[in-house]
Amino acid sequence: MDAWLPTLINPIDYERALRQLVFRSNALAVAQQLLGPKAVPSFEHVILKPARQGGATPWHQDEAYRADPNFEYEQLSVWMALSEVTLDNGCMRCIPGSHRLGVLPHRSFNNDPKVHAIECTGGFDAATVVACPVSAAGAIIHHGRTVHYAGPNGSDAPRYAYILAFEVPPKPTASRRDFFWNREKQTANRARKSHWRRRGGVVIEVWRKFRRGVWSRPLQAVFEVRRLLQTLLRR
Ligand SMILES: O=C(O)CCC(=O)C(=O)O
Repeated sequence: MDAWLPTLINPIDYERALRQLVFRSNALAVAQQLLGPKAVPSFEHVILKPARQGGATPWHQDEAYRADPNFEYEQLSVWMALSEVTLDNGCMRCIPGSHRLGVLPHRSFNNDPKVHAIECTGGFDAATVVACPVSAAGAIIHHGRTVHYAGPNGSDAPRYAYILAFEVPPKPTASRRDFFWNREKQTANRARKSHWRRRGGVVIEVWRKFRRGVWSRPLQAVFEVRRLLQTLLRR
């Protein structure tokens, strides 16, 4: 089967020129205005929805993907269209005000723990959706708890988006939440990554985080070390 929603994770690790993008410095400036001066880059990805077969991205909140429920997260994403994005080729759709709802219950997409995607199972009113078509190089910004969805690509051209995520370094929380939907995941990607890390990939990962400046930010560094240890100890 052809790829349905191919995604490149952290492209900055593979192409130096991406470090100099004006998009990156502008997006960081906006993130620091919205989240405060402590906001730092956390993650980035490029998503392709292939022409005629790119699937819908299910309703979800980005924070629901966070693997460690012992932390408090404050994050946002700057989602930039690399080509015109319309109602027909998979624009983002958001639920206004949903960032105030807390993290809602999710499950694996179609109840299949072998896929990476998760879907929100309720707690929001889909009738209040606002579609966000944008022209190429236009961007939309959503909070980590904004419930959102992106439609399938029914057009004859591919749809591309480049997303930069920012966060205030996560702090331990007294009120542990249970993101149980992440515990059941058995994706091929997770298995490959875990195998790669154990065979020395962890050194490359530490180096990539160094290049991204993670180790010079103490709170983020503590969080990342804990995360790396957890993934290494996970069977
Ligand atoms: O572009 C898409 O299809 C979905 C992107 C998304 O869910 C996100 O950036 O959080």
